[in-house]
Amino acid sequence: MLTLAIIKPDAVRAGKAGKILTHLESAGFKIRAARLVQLTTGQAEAFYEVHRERPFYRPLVAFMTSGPALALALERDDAVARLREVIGATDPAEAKPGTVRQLYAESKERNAIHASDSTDTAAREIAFFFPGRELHELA
Ligand code: FUP
Repeated sequence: MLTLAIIKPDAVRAGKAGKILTHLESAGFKIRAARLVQLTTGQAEAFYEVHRERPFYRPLVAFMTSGPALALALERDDAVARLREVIGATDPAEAKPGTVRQLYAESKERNAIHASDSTDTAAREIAFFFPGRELHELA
């Protein structure tokens, strides 16, 4: 099963992308696609459309467009639920010890990583970053 992760601009800027990728690989995820992306405002707005009415929407879009982010299509059994466990709670102060956000996130607003929250969302989000035939098969 596939899911989508984004190593967010705070983590890329701070030089934590490699450590986070190692963490994900150590947790059993295989990289099927990867792309360093500079999101436009329109792309970030569309990606977080579900949050449009929330007070944090504009700051979230500004943050997600503030620098390059690393989009990843990851494969594992039960990938969506397992990745949500591995990244931890939205707010790193509430994330369990050893989770990516507890280890690497700065704050709830700048929380180092995104992960799809359902299989439907994962399919939509993978298509958003990797349209067409960009997914690599594993040998
Ligand atoms: P998550 O699924 O854990 O990424 O969290 P949400 O879908 O609830 O929120 C998406 C992003 O919005 C978070 F990663 C960070 C941002 N956010 C805030 O900035 N403030 C909040 O109170 C909640 C979320």
